[in-house]
Amino acid sequence: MSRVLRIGGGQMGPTHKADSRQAVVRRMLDLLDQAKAQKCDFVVYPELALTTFFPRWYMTEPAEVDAWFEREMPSAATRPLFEQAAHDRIGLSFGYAELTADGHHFNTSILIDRDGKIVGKYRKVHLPGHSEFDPERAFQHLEKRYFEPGDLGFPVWRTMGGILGMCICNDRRWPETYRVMGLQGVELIVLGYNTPSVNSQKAEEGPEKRLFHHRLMVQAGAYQNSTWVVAVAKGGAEDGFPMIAGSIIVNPDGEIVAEAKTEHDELIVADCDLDATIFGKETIFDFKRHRRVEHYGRITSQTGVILPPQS
Ligand code: ING
Repeated sequence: MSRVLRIGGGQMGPTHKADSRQAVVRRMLDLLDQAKAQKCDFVVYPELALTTFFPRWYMTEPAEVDAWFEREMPSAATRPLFEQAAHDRIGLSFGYAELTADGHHFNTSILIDRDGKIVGKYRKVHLPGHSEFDPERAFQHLEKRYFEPGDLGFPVWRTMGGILGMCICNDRRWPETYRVMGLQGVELIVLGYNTPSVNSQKAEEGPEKRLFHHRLMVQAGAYQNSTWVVAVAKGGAEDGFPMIAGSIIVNPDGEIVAEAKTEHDELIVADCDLDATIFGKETIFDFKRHRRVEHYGRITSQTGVILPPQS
């Protein structure tokens, strides 16, 4: 029985501070309608899909910060999305800022099956940026201020007829992210991202380099773990702050099979045969046969660099 999933990447253009969650959900519903028309089985939306990328703003008042977070999911604003997707028998993933009942703040994404049921949750592990206002930067990136590191690890779930996993934005820069899911047999990784077009500390690193790095790490992660990876942007200029688009669907050979052309709301689509992951998992990346864990100790015992002694 074929295990082909038609995946839609629901790239979103800019969402400004003043935009309501209801207006954003209407855009997500429009992308869902496009996905239904193209007979998609699953739609991937970006990181922090419901709001502007608020970590660019320095805030000191807890109430102002918490206004960007969701206390329940589905929330009133997102319930129409859950209901329409379940009606259309389409699975979803999207990212949002999560405020837990006991007061913890996470950059979160969820996996929703064809019945509209949340089957998986992931909380962003690798938080980039800084926690205090940095006057040296061209703009702020305060994820370490507003979020705690994820406490759920990198789980995978048996759903949609395969083994699916999630990560979020900066996680895609770290090979450990993909490998921990690869060691659980992941066949499809879905992720969203909000990536500034320019390096706030190195002006000459602009969108071309950022897009190069984006493609490089997603293609590498897919190939080195023989898995599909769907990476979906929120892009364009939010209140004047540009972010790259460049949403892509990458096959288990590391090839880009679909890529966004615009920096706006745009659906990209590809048929992802989950059985295409098998050859790589059984040959070049048959982890059981080829990995030598006795030499990998530093990867989990050491956080930073320990330089060799001076000779
Ligand atoms: N954004 C960026 C990302 O990892 C970043 C932050 C950009 C870090 C470029 C390092 C280099 O794509 C988020 N939200 O993680």
